[in-house]
Amino acid sequence: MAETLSTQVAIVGAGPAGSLLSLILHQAGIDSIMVERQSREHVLSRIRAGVLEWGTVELLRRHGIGERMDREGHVHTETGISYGGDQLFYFDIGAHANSAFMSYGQTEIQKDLYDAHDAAGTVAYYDVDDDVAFHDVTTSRPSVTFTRHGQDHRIEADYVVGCDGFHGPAKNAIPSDVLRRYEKTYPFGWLGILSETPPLEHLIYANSSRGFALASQRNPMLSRYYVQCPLDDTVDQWSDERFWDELLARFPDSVSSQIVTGPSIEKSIAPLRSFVAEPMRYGNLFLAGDAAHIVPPTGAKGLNLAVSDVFYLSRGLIQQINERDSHYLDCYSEMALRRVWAAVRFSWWLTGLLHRFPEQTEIDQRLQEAELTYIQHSAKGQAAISEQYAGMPFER
Ligand code: FAS
Ligand code: PHB
Repeated sequence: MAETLSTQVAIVGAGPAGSLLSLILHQAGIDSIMVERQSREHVLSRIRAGVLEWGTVELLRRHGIGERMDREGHVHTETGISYGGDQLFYFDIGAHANSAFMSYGQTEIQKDLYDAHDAAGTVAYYDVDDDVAFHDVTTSRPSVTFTRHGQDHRIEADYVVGCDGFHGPAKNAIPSDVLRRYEKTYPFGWLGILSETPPLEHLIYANSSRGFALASQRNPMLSRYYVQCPLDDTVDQWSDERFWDELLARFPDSVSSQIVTGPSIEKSIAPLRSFVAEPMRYGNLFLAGDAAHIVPPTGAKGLNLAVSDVFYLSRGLIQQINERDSHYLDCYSEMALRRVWAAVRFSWWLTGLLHRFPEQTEIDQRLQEAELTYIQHSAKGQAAISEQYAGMPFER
């Protein structure tokens, strides 16, 4: 016999999108229940994004989860790009886009979100079986079912939201003749490490004939570095020594001479893809975050898109539930997708500009370097990359 629960909004997935949405709804007096496949500890152990657009920073502050971010995060107004063996320039987001971004790990945001949920006493089911299903999503009483520790559960709600990431079930609850999928995969991955070493002052992306590299950070004694690697590589093939040798070889001497190496405390390989599922609403089912879209991390957009989806969706749900006005809920999918496609395109463009593709020839390398030279010496070119890297404003 299933245990039947009732709430206003049922949310599948308690990653950044699901847990931020649930918290914002709670603050507006709206009940929700989160359903998460993994343990809370597993979600908190994930090492992922590190760059917060200013819109994300302001939203987290507005909802009371920016205090530790402001204390421990690092505000940046410029980002570097190196290329051609000895070229290095910084695009000035402050000057060109009147904006900035914050270095603060997604892992830390997740901790801050879960701490806020604990303080708020919200309801979440972790460790559920991989059998979560959506029902009656086109009716006024959709539901989510799942099993946990041998007990069947049904959550009846007014609205159901898939914040269940790329591999979650939500988008598959939309009929195949309604759902449109757009996908591009890339013929390489990113090998990332964390090391307890002092990072560089700025983030620096490298276009090198040996492949892409990125120097990033988490705090004054925690660095995050990436090198492009073949898609079929495994972490075991990359000793720390091999990683550092390759990373330093992909930056100019002026940069590599500043990099402090050390033992890795985390090492992982992530594939790269561009993916969009449309629409992001079907009846009373909504998609938000990676459940609806994936970007290559080159543009640092994945987490920030999840946050902007939550901004749009929470605004719509609060307006509908508390004011009986459906305006923002009715335009959620179109509005969110405008920002999604802008970020998907920017991430695709920057990935193509900075990575070495398997079939690439010398002219391709020179064409990339010519575009980077243009950006380096053009105020308009720097303004374009700056405003897109900073993140376009949320639509009002
Ligand atoms: P998440 O995938 O974070 O959360 C979805 C949640 O749903 C998970 O907790 C999952 O366990 C749960 N779930 C899935 N299926 C379920 C089911 N059937 N039942 C119940 N729960 C289910 N972005 C950047 O900006 N920069 C980066 O450097 C970067 N690096 C990344 C590295 C990796 C390996 C990955 C996978 C992603 C990376 N991203 C990066 C993107 C990442 O940060 C996402 O954009 C962000 O986590 C999106 O948050 P959510 O939409 O909440 O999805
Ligand atoms: C990170 O710090 O993990 C990071 C920064 C910038 C990116 C991707 C990842 O584009």
